Amino acid sequence: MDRLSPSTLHRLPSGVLKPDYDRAAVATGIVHLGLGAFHRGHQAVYTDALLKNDPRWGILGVSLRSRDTRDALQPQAGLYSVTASDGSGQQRRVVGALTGLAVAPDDPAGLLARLADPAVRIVSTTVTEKGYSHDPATGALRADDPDIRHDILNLTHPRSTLGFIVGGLRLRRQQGLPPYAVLACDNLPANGHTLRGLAIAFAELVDRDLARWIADEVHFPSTMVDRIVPATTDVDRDEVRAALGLDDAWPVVTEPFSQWVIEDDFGGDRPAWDASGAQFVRDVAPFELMKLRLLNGAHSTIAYLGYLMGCQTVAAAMAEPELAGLVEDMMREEVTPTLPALGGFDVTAYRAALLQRFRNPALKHLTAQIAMDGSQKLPQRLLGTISDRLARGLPITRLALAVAGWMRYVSGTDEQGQPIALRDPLAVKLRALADDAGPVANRLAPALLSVTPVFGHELPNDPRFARTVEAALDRLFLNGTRATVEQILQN
Ligand code: CS2
Repeated sequence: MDRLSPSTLHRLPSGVLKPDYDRAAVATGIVHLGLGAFHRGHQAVYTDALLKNDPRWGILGVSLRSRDTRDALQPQAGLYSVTASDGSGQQRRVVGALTGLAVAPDDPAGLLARLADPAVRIVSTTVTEKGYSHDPATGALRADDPDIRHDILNLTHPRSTLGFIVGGLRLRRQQGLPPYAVLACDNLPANGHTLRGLAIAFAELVDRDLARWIADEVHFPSTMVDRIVPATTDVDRDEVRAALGLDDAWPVVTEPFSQWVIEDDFGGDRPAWDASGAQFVRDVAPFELMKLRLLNGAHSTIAYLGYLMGCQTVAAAMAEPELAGLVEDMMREEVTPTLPALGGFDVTAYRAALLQRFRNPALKHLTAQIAMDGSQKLPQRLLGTISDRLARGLPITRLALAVAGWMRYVSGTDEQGQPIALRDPLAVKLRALADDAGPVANRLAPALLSVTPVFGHELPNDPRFARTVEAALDRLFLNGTRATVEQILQN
């Protein structure tokens, strides 16, 4: 079958939307770091929809490690399809917003030169939590990270996200160019603010004047990004091929829902993303907190407990009435009271919509995929909520069970005695602690609570937290996950 490409676009079935602008006239105004499915199913779609009116904002898509996306999309001249499905119907479009594809390690100096192109006004990121090279509990730069140490000494050939962002800014400053705005699009609290702090801390280790220039001149708007975009499967590829009548080597399959709330602080020109459905606001924080704690907090809970109950996907886990009930109770009773009021916003409807989204049968969202990188995700998804509740003297039963679920997962063996493949930047350390403690709650819980990059210093010393987590972990080991979820649901 022929490949999706500029010369085959006219053969797409009539229901498939395609670029409504002259791709040849699109300039590269954005460099995006982290060209995964999420960026291609989210920010690139918002951008695609405005290029007809403003062709200055094409995207150079950069992978920081793997060549897979570049190799898949290069023969398609950057074109790819996005299928939004809710289980009963599909909407498909071909996105043309990628004006170029690059693999950073293939030519780091070449990428820096692209970052110094005056037409580039925005550098955005979806590099996941671990791409920030920071301690998730404190937000502090991990100056001993091997890539960071490398980049401090070799800023003309960086490896890390921070190295490219700061290396590109240094070049622009040297050339007398205005900086670009840096747009963080990862699931971190105050992501722009966090990235700004890290960029300045990193720059200070290279050149203090540069650090001051970044602090004074560079804008780092925060954003809340939301769309569930699971990793593409071969089944997705086959379905898309049949629907398009063309081969798309890396399609994106996602849900109809999409939300993007952006702090309107670019210090200069920016795309009219609001024309394609995004929202510019003065303060993203309340949106972010709501999304991280309700959606992502629930997601991680479903991932660990669902995985342990033998559910491969989020939809399968939601089909377990006890688990679905527990998650719903957690969101309503334990998470919602910690959220700031968002004027006119219906949080009850938001929660109901989330549960519906989790049930989407079209998405094969693997619990193992969400379970990944737990050490980087727990603080903003669950632990902040727990701290807020403890400060107000409120119970944390279900949230503590979710944390215990992570610990049970980290112990490395499932309830059938099969190994659990732990994918986490702290995997070596976590595995060593877990092996040393064994499957014994009063040894494993304290051992994992001592990991300060995850738990910080305060929470582990709060007996209300430490004891509740340990008791939940004990029940998981003793009675199994299903029975524990049932018991806690009934209490
Ligand atoms: C998920 C998120 O993989 C994960 O950890 O919780 O990627 C989630 O699907 C998105 O944040 C939804 O906007």
